[in-house]
Amino acid sequence: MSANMFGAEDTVLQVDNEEWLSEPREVEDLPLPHDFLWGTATAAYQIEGGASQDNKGKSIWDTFSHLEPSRTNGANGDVACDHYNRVAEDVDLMASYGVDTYRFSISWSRVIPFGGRDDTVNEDGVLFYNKLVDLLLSRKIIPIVTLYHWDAPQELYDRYGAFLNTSEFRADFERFARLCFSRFGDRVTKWVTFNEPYIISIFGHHSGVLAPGHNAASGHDTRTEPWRVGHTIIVSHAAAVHIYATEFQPTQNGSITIVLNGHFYEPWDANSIEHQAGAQRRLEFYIGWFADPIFLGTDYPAEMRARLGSRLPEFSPDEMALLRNTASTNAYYGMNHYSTKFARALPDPPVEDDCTGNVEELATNNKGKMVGPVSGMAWLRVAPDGFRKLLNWVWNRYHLPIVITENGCPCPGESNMSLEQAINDDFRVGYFGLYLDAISRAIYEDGVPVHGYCAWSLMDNFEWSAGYSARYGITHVDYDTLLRTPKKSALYLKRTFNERRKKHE
Ligand code: GBH
Repeated sequence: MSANMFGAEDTVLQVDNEEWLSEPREVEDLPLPHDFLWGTATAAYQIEGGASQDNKGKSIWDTFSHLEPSRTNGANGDVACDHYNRVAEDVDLMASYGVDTYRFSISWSRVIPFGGRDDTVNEDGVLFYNKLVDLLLSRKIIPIVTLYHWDAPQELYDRYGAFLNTSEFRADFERFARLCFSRFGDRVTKWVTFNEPYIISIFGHHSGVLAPGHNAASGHDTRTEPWRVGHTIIVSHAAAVHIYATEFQPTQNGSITIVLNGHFYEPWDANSIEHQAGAQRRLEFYIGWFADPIFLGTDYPAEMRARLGSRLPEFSPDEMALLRNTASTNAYYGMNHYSTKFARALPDPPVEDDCTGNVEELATNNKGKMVGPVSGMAWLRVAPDGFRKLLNWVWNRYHLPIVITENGCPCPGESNMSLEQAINDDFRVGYFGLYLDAISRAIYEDGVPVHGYCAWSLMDNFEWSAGYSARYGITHVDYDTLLRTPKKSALYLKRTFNERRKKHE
């Protein structure tokens, strides 16, 4: 993986001189089902601000974004988009875009400041999410609520290492989940437990690019930590699903699942069996790691067992029974997807803390072709054909309907643009258009059931280690005045969903 993993945008790349894997397509505005849901997505720490308002407790992102020297491009989420104080305005904005749904996350330490199962509930925090949910429902916007989008209560790391202690974390997460189901579940019927367990495990506990920033340089055992963290997430997810299914679903009639991210991987050499196998193995190490136990109720992929040996935790008989019991309760596959890469199998043996299946990820293949035009982030290239292939890969392996819970991009150079330039986001309009065409092809040509789509993101926000330098919003945010201005892409999404869905009535 490159050093630029989650970093600021790369302005050096020369888009004009590149040759792409396949010729860029024109947007065709292909049809979508009449009942296809669309909306926007955000995460608590990225937009809320109000970092210490109304007794909110500290999360690992409050800690991480205040480290010196900065690991977040000099920025923090103390104020962010100030959504905590502008929630009514933001719901109005969404309503003006005509969204059907809004995916947001709950800040655990806002509702339980210390996070633990015996710790006090902060009623002010509960009130904030009650207000948000009620505002959404008054505008007929369906909330999709993520319990965990990366902001663990700091106290849980201090007490027992959070994800590194499976039984303690599970018990605390069960209580947090139960609190949310019981306080919001009369109105919230679409739940997501965790956002992107791969990123929590690898970026949080291997490269250390994201909070809590564990890596080998800071003295952590990167041979084992990520797999322990992943194990904890899988088991805690299943435990929350079990609680929902037995205690809440019978009266609340909602659904629950998890959101997994992942690139699609093309073999670096399309004609080599070795690199074809490398691409498949990379997908299994990225996605199968979580999706096999969670959606199939089986062990980790065989390739992972074979290669990781004792580094990979075993599921106890009780954990295995829990996974088998809850697998079919997951309502759909929640997919965050942005881009495609080339996978190149490396000669064995792998480095001792390898987490990829001994595969190198590249933007160029053996013929020197790029996977697609580059966006405002060096890792994010426009590759709608890879998206369509990933939809097929997931459907063929898991046979679950798919909801795209995040998709989007920053435009090249956007972080240095004036407001006027930034709202003319034709690059993003093109990206959305092509990716929606890919969904249409997957549905009508390949028979993959895709049921909904959330654009990342409702508005420009705190982009983790890149701070405010990467803008993914369909709404521009001026970080001095906090003024929101719709970009062209917001109006495009409103129009294209109306048109695409009409085409199929
Ligand atoms: C999502 O994560 C998050 O859910 C969201 O909070 C975030 O704002 C959004 O995407 C945009 O980044 O390995 O060098 O190729 C996406 C996580 C970030 C994972 C970039 C892969 C690629 C770096 N992805 N990362 S590299």
